Order: sequence, then C-alpha cells, then structure tokens
Amino acid sequence: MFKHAIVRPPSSSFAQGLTTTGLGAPDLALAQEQHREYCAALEQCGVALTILDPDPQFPDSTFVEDTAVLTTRSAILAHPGAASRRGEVSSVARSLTQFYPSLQTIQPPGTLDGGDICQADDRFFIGISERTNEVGAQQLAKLLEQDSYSSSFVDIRGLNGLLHLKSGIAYLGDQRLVLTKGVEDLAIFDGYEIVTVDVDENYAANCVRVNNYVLVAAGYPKFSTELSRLGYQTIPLDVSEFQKMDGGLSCLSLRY
Ligand code: CIR
Repeated sequence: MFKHAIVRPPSSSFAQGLTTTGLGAPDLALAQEQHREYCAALEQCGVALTILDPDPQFPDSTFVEDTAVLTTRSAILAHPGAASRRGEVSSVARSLTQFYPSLQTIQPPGTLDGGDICQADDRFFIGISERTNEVGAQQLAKLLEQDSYSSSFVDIRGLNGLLHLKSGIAYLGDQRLVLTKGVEDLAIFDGYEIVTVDVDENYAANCVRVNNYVLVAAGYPKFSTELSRLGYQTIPLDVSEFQKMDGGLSCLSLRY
C-alpha cells in the first residue's frame, strides 16, 4: 500500500524541457489542469500528497519520479542522466527527510533516472538506457541488496525508442507485468503473467497501480478494457501535455 506521494506541478518553463516526440509545444494551462486531475486521482487512491512548488529553473521538474527510488525500506536519490535535470534532486531530498531517517544516493560517474526502475514486489527491474548507465545500475542494485531486494538489469538501448524502462513496462502486482511489444520477448520476464499492449497503444503501457486502482492514460480503449476484464478498477487520465514532453503517468509522482 502506498500512503504518500510527492508531486510538483509544471512551471512556466515547462515547454522548454527535453523532448523527442515532435508532438508540438505543450499548453501550460492544460498541463496544469491535467496535473490537478492527476493529483485528485492519487487522493482517490488513498495517498496523502506533498505538493512541491513549481520550479521554473528546471523545466522537467514536474517529472519527479526520475529524482529518486523509494521503497518501504529506504530512499535512494538518483543522479539523473540528463545534466539539465540534476538540480531537481535537492528539493525532493529535502522533502523526503520528513519521511526517511536517512537518504542514500547514486554517485557519479553513475547516472540513474527513477523512470528506469520498476519494482515488482521484492525484485527490481533496472533499465540500462540513454539516462541510466551500468555504473548507476550497479550502485542501485548494491544498495537494494542491502535491503534484501534482488535486481535484474534490462538493456533498453535501441529498443523501440523507449526513453525509460517504465515507458515500456509496468508492474500490476499479483506477478502480472504490462509489457509493450518490443520488450515482451525478453527472457528476463519469464515467470510473470504478461499483459501485452498493442503497438498502436504503446503509450498506455506506462500505467500505475496505486493501491486499489490503476491509473491509465485516457484514449487507449483496448488496454483499458483488458485491465477491467482482469478485474482492475481503472482511473483514466488525460496526460496529453505531458506526453508531448516525453512523460507519462508514472513520471508525475514519487509514491511510497
Ligand atoms: C525528460 O526527457 O527527462 C523529460 N522531458 C521526461 C521525463 C519522463 N520521465 C519518465 O518517463 N520517468
């Protein structure tokens, strides 16, 4: 069960963030409205929100997930792969000190983005990507091992153009993984029940199980119907403006 989440609304500089999508500039007012609905959904799931101030110094800072890896056993600060994002970590760290007695951290030359980390109960899938390098992945695995978690590395470089591992996978609980077509054949996922996302709904793979609900991107009917058929209560959310900036549902919060 998640009790808390940290979020940060998009700031006035949001449109200056990193993006590869070519989907055009985001509409800030609409992004702010979508973010409010996202926050309301998290509250509906039963989590208490810490809402950080928007920070125009860091255009991508609404994607708080990338700044840390949080478990019930410890908090590990990331060292984001994009240099323009490294300054986002300190304000999140300040907020985490209220909840964790100590914070650990990924050290350079290691780089790591939280979006590359997928927890499946006591096991972590760690994506090696354009943002998370082997050194960062090894550091994280070592820290998690101290907390009795196991880790598996998933190299997604060149796979389907995924920015982060969680752009292509999500853990629903109950040994059930959501996977996009590009990653479903990786043997590392053997043993899990797989929910495959059709290529034309790829973006929907970045869904988030939060307590008794699954947050899903609105506009992907096949995937949403499949989740309902499996017995999940879904909350569809329009995140079009965040998608334009290469972000999705999971990136917008740190849940713990
Ligand atoms: C970036 O490129 O870093 C941001 N524009 C998007 C980050 C999305 N985060 C995520 O998928 N965890």
